[in-house]
Amino acid sequence: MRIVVLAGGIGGARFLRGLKQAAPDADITVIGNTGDDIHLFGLKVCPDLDTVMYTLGGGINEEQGWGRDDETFHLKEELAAYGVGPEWFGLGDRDFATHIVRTQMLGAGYPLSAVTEALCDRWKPGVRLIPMTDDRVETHVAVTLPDDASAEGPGERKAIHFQEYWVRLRASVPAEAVVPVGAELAKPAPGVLEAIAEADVVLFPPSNPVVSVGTILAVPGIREAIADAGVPVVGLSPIIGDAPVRGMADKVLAAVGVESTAAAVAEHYGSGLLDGWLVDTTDAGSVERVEAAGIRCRAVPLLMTDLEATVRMADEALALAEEVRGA
Ligand code: FO1
Repeated sequence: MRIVVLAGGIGGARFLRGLKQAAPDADITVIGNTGDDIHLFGLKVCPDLDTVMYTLGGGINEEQGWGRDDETFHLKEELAAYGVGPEWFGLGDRDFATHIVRTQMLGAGYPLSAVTEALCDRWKPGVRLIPMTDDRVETHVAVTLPDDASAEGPGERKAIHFQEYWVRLRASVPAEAVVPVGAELAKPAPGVLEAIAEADVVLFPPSNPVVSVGTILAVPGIREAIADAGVPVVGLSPIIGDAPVRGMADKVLAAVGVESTAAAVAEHYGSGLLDGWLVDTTDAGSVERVEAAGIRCRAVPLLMTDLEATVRMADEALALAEEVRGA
């Protein structure tokens, strides 16, 4: 079976760990979000690609869900001693090596897809990991920063990098707009459209529907390829009981006018894209609403509390895909 998964960071990576165990013989292609990518200290950092690579390759910091295990921060401390920041983004020494290798290869002319393949030669994630695009796409968030005590007049409205919104500001101010800058001109990376065309099933893990899955779908050609593939497309809700399972998805959902409910996220993707949707048992009451939108829906436990629970979620997603196929 050939499975294509559109993945963001932590939620996508953890779901993939369960999927690999649920479908050990499947050929899994992961299309990774690169809208979270950021240039820091002259280096290209790809948080979502790295989170998938480290999680599946056994190098992730399990507690925080991103970055390397057994990490130290000497380089960051030395940079800070020179007054070189940003200090709010935690890059560790081991992680830095990945960004140095990546930046070196990009500088030598390799596209990000080839660089990612080379990095995966070391980590052996057991899936084929492809960035959504080799072109530069950067998610920016429009915010109005509150007045500081000394300033006069209304707060300053500006667009900031997604990581600044997410990590520095912890999504503490409303996101007024979320823009994947450069997406409209980006081309899917080599292998992306081919993998979708050859897939038996496409899965949307419980990743952020706006800044993870939404950004991947914003690359021209990807949404259309999935809608036209003629295979079951099944998603798992990242919202349980009207709140994101982790992260701050509600903040960016508000920016695109979508309420933070499992049903609203399904409707946001729409029946033109989505064939099946899993909601948590807590949200069993919303099954009818999702089905009324033309999307087959089941309520099952959706908390990735441990690997076994995650494997069961992946099993349910594949079962729903079979149900859709047989319908
Ligand atoms: N998330 C944080 O909350 N704080 C950090 O300092 C931080 C650093 C970081 C470094 C490398 C990396 O690959 C990921 C990192 N993340 C950090 C996670 C990341 O910002 C986001 O969770 C994802 O981009 C959202 O998918």
